[in-house]
Amino acid sequence: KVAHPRKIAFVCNPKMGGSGIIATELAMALAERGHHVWLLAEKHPYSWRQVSDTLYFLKLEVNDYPVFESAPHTLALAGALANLIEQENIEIVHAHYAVPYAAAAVMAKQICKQPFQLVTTLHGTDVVKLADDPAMHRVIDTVLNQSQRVICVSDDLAQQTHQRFDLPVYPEVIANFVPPGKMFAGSRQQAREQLQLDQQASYLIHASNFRKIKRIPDIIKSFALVRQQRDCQLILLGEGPEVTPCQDLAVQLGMADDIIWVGQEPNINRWFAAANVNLQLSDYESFGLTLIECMVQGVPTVANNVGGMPEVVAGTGRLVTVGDIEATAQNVLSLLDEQRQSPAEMHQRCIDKANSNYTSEAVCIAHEAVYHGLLVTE
Ligand code: GMT
Repeated sequence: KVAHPRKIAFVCNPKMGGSGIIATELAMALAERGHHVWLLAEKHPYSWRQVSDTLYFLKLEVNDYPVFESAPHTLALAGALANLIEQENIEIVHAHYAVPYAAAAVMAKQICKQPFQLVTTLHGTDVVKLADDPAMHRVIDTVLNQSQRVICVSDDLAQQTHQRFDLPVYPEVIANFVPPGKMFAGSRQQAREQLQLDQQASYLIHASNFRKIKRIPDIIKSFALVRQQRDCQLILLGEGPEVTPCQDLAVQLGMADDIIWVGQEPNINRWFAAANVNLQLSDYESFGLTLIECMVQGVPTVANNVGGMPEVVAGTGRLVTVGDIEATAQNVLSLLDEQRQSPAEMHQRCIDKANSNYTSEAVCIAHEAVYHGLLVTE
């Protein structure tokens, strides 16, 4: 247990998605270390587990009056946060995403009768997508300047934030992580046995929320090229608007029988453990959580050379230019060859990097240093 237990309120997107997963896992890990952590959201996040009696969930009620076009979620969050801070003497509010979560916390500062420190973690799209809208840029700029600390999940995102906003302090970088409890503990062979997959075949894998930004057609087209040369299958995990068009594309390319559409799957790490190569061909990723979820299971990634992915993939996979289907297929094939020639080498390199760079303990210690710095100096 930590020497200085803190009282921290987390606000985040509770729906399925990297930022909500990271915020929830961090809240749980900090509570397990002895901090008192509240998570305020409209529903229990997908990955929520009651891991400690110092972890509390507070349901956000949003009154949906029929006179409004849409329910005033941000205002409700600001008011509920102000109440929570006063009732529980919260010292730190940790918001994940500038908009709307940190914006609600800034408003809570106006409402609340007692001070608190605001820590804002940026997860990418707030800076590189939303900030292109001049109105949103004003809001995000204000929110970042009113946050006592800004954290980015990669060096690239910190640079992008620095370029787009005039911040008093350069953002701190704290990477995504994989908590030990989420890993699949067995071997690739055991994972395949459980999932009734072929022990001899090669499996490519991709997991996401199937939005356009993920460029799923590029994954299917690259797979079709690899499939011409190798007995392999593509495992697709997740749901989203691109599923149906991509199923049509798979049929057009004659790949329908070689793709396993898993859909939403709580035990995702078992699938990662069963795979040979992960594909992440997004237009942009601030980090790419699945890269380390695969890495920790010993699985390398072929990723686009964009955003934070080069930092994460370095030494544990290959980088390609956005849209370069042939290069993607070539790199997958060469990784499969490498695995065949020396099965343990890349596998171990991935596990070693994940264990030295992306552990929950390191991430908790980094956050504790941020919180402690704020509470002892200000
Ligand atoms: O893009 C997603 O799949 C979801 C998105 C989110 O808002 O949850 O993920 C963002 O945050 C993750 C956690 O920090 C990062 O690993 C993802 O790279 C990031 N997505 C983008 O930057 C597009």
